[in-house]
Amino acid sequence: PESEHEYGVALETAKPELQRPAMFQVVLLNDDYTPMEFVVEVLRVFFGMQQERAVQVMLHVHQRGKGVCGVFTREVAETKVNQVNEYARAHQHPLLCDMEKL
Ligand code: TYC
Repeated sequence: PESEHEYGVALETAKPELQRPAMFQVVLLNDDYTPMEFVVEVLRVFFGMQQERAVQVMLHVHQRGKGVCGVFTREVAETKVNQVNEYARAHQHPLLCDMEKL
């Protein structure tokens, strides 16, 4: 800003810049066909989980129908969802990944 006036406007209207970003859970949905080891691979590759944690989360989804892979800002969550769904389709598996606002 060139003038004292413009700085004043910025200071008086700065509240949105102080808001924390909305967070989104990325979830995996169960299905009857995707192999368990493929789901474990997805959790390791796209969500950085170690083998033991990935197996726990996969079994939770298998038994309960849905499970949380991680919590991210909107853009990161959207990217993870798209990467997982494209990877599953590329391997001809029906695995579905989705996101839910917290
Ligand atoms: N239910 C699948 C099976 O029995 C395994 C599975 C787990 C599929 C988690 C999807 O998100 C999923 N092979």
